[in-house]
Amino acid sequence: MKVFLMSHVADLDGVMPVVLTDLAFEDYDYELLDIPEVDSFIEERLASDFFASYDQVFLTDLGISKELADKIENSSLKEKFQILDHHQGNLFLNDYSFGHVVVSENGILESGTSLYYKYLLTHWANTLLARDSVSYMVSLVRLLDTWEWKKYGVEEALDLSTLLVYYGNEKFIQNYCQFLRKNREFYFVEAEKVLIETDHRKKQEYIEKKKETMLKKEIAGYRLGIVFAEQYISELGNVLAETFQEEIDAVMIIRMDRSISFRSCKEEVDVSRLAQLFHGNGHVHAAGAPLPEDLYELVINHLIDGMVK
Ligand SMILES: [Mn+2]
Repeated sequence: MKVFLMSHVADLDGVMPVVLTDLAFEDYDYELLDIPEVDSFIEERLASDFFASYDQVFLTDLGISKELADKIENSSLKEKFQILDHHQGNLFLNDYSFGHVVVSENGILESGTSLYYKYLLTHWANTLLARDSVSYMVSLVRLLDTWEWKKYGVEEALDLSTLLVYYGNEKFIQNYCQFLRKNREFYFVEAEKVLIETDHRKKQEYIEKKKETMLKKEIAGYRLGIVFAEQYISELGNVLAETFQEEIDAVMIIRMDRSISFRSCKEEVDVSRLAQLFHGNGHVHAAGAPLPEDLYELVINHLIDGMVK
């Protein structure tokens, strides 16, 4: 039995399926992918017969295009392929024999990891997978990915994602493959606790400092609070929106190395419209826009012109 797993590279919910695969199967390979590369990654391997050497192929926390799904439906990959995902936009994949996309079940929001875990327990159960430490860790990943940790106040879920940032994907996987084999109960070791505490303090300080530097500007009738930030973007956005809800309608976070993020402070404020003004897009309460490619040069030139006489 040889398994190939493809999962989402970007977060805990994408990385955890690798750990579960390690606990479930002896012989496996995996690849962590970003959303835009999934289709081409699979297409290339379909063409080269790459999947022939595997008995089972999984895709977790990710979807594929309808075109590719049709192609797979008419290929030999179909028999050993299984998608386990929870994104609304991928529900159409349930029309295929290999698609299993569930956003929520019995009022509980699913994640890629929780769906894959259930699948493994149904088809490939073993004593290791059934351990409390494993099911608890899966529940933390689900709580984090669905943001339900906030509702239930389970800080441990956020702490686990902080550890992923520090370990990096490969180390995190290695570490938890060992930890879950050794431990029947889930816990953070002393060094991890120190790391989590330090990060927590750094984050508080960072957010406090950003609060002080926030600039208020009106753009297209919106009162905006604007900051530059490179870290803790989503939490910073939430804190600013909450703290300044009387004074501003939305938060604009400029991440110089990447893009602009918009957060709405109120129900009725649609930041996707705001993002469009900056050639971006998104949802009603969270949206984003790209930065000009020559921004660094513009800023540097502006500094030099304005200061160097
Ligand atoms: Mn997910």
